[in-house]
Amino acid sequence: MIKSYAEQFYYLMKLGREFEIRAKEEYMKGNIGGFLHLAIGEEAVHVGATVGFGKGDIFVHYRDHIYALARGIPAKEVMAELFGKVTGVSKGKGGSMHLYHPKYNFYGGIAIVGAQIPHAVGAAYARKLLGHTEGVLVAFGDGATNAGNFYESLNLAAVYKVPVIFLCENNYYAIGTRIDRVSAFSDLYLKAKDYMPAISVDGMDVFEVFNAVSKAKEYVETESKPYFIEAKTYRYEPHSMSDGGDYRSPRELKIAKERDPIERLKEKGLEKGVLTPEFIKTIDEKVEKEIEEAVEFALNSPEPSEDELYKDIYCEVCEDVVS
Ligand SMILES: Cc1ncc(C[n+]2csc(CCOP(=O)(O)OP(=O)(O)O)c2C)c(N)n1
Repeated sequence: MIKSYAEQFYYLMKLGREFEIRAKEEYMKGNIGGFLHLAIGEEAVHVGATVGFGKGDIFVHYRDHIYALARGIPAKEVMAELFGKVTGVSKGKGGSMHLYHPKYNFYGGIAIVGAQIPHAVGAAYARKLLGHTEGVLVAFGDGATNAGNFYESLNLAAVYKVPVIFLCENNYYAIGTRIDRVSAFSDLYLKAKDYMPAISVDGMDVFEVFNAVSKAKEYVETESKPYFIEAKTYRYEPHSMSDGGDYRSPRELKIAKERDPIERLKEKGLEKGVLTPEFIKTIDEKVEKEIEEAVEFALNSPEPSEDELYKDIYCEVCEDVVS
C-alpha cells in the first residue's frame, strides 16, 4: 500500500461521500430538484477507477458526482450544477445526471441506461483513426449489460480493436430488480470474456480497483484493444431520491456496510502506518470546509437566464420553432 495513494484515495472517497450526504440533505430542503442518484458505498470504484485511469476521456452514467470530483472538477462547480445554477459544470442546464466538463475530459453523466457505452467506443475509435493511442474509460451499471447496445459495443470494440476500458459496476440492482432475476449470469465479466480480456474485482477495495484499471489502461494503450472489468460493489442508498428502496433487507444492507470502502481503507492504512489519525482528522476537516463552501457557492449563484434556454442544443432553428 503506497502512502501517497492511500492519502489521495482517503481524501477523494471522503469528499465523495460527504458531498453526497450533503446533496441528499439539500435535495430534502428543496434546493436540488429533478433526479438525484447517490453512489454512497460505491466510492472505491469511482475513485479507484478514475485515479487508475489517469489522463484521458471518461464517459459515465447518471450516478456521476464522485467520478467528477475524483477527476478534479471542483466540488463547488458540481454542487452548483445540482442546484441548477449558471456556475455549474453544465451551466445549470444538466443537473445531477448530466455533469459534463470537456476541459477535464469528462463526457457525462448520461441518463439513458447504457447509452454512454457506444458513445465511448465511438470516441475511442475516432481517436484511433486519428492516430492517437490514448484509451477511453466507460462506466455503466449491471442493468446496462442486459441492453443490446452493450453487446454491439463489445463486438465493435473487439472487431475494430478499439482501446476502451469497459467498467461494469455490479451493485446487483437495476432500480429494484436484482441482477439474478434478469441476467443469465451474475458474474458479469462472463458476458465479455469471449470478446476481450475480462476480469472481476472487489469493488469495495479501492486499491484493487485502482490496480485493475491501471493495468487495463496499459493494456488498451499498448495493444490498442479493449478490456473489461467487473467491479462488485453496493449502493447503500435507494436507486434515486424517488425510490423507497424496500426491496433489500436490512440484513443485506448491514452485511454490505461491513465492507465499507472508506472504513476498510482507514483500518488497513492505519494498521500499515501509511495513514495516521492526524492525517485523517486534517482531511475530515478539509472536506467539511470544502463541502460547506460548495453549498454556499451554489446557493449564492444565479440561475441561468431565459436566453440560455435555446443555447447548447442541437436544433439550430429552435428559436424560430418556439417563436
Ligand atoms: C434505456 C433506458 N431504459 C430505462 C431507463 C430507466 N432506468 C433508469 S436507471 C435504471 C436502472 C439501471 O441500473 P444499472 O445499470 O444497474 O445502474 P445503477 O443505477 O445500479 O447504477 C433504469 C431501468 C433509462 N434511464 N434508460
